[in-house]
Amino acid sequence: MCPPHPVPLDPSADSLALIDPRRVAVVVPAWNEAGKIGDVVRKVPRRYAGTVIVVDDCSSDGTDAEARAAGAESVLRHGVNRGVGAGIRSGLFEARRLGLEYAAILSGDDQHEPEELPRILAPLFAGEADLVQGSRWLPGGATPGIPPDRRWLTRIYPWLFRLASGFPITDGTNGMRAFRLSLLDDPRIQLSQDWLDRYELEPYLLMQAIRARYRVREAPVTVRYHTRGTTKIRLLQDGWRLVRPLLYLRLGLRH
Ligand SMILES: Nc1nc2c(ncn2[C@@H]2O[C@H](COP(=O)(O)OP(=O)(O)O)[C@@H](O)[C@H]2O)c(=O)[nH]1
Ligand SMILES: [Mg+2]
Repeated sequence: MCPPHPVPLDPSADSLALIDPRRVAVVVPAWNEAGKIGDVVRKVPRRYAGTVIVVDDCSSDGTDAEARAAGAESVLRHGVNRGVGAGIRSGLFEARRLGLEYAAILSGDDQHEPEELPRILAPLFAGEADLVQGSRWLPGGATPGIPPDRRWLTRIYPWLFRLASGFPITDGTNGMRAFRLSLLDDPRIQLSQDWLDRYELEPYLLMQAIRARYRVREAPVTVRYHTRGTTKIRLLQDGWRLVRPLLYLRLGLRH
C-alpha cells in the first residue's frame, strides 16, 4: 500500500518567499533573563523578522543592556515590574508605533527556537490565518527536557480552553505565536485592561481572537526545557491568572 504523504512540517520555499521581514516585529517580554536574552535576540533570523523589540520589565540583572548589545532594534524598560502581559502589550504597541503589520512573540528565557519563526509567520503572509499559535503538542512539535509536571499542566490546560471556547486547541499556554497587528484595532480585543497585566493577557488574546471569528491556526514548534531557568510561574497564583480569562469571558463577566 502506498503510505500517505507526510504533512510538510516546514513551509515551502514559495511560502517562505512571501514573508516580508520589513513588516514583522518580534516582541520579547523579559524579566531578569540575563544570560539568555542575548541568545534569543541573536538567534532571530533577520531574513524573516527585521525588528526585535525587547521589553525589560524592570529587571535587576542587566537584561536590557544584554538585549541591546545583542542587536535588538528596540529595548523598552518598565520603571516597575508590571508582569508579562504588560510587557507584551508595551511591545505590541511599540510595534504598531513603528508601523509594523505583524508581530511574533517569543519567550525571553530562550525556550523557543527563533529559526522556527517561519512556521508561525508563513500562514499569515499566505493569507491563510490571522493568528498562528505555536503548539508543542502537534506532530512535529517538541519538548526536550520537559519535567513531568509541566507535561501534565500544559496538556490539561488545552482541555479547559476547549471547554471555554469550543476551539480544539492543543497548546494554549505556549508563548510563541504570531498575528496581524490589525487585530488590536478590533474593539472586541481590549488589551489595555489592567487585569491583563500578568499571565492573563495571552489566553485573553487567543480566546478573543477565536470568539471574534478570526482565523486561528496552530503550528508545531519546539519548547526547550534547559537548565538555566525556564519559568517564573507560581502554581496557584499564576495558574489562576491563566485560567481566569477563560472563565470570565465564557461567563460574560469581562470583555
Ligand atoms: N515582562 C515580564 N515578563 C515576565 C514576567 N514574568 C515572566 N516574564 C517573562 O515572560 C516570559 C515567559 O515567562 P515564564 O515564567 O518563563 O513562563 P512559562 O515559560 O510559560 O512558564 C519570560 O521571557 C519571562 O522573562 C514579568 O513579571 N514581566
Ligand atoms: Mg519560560
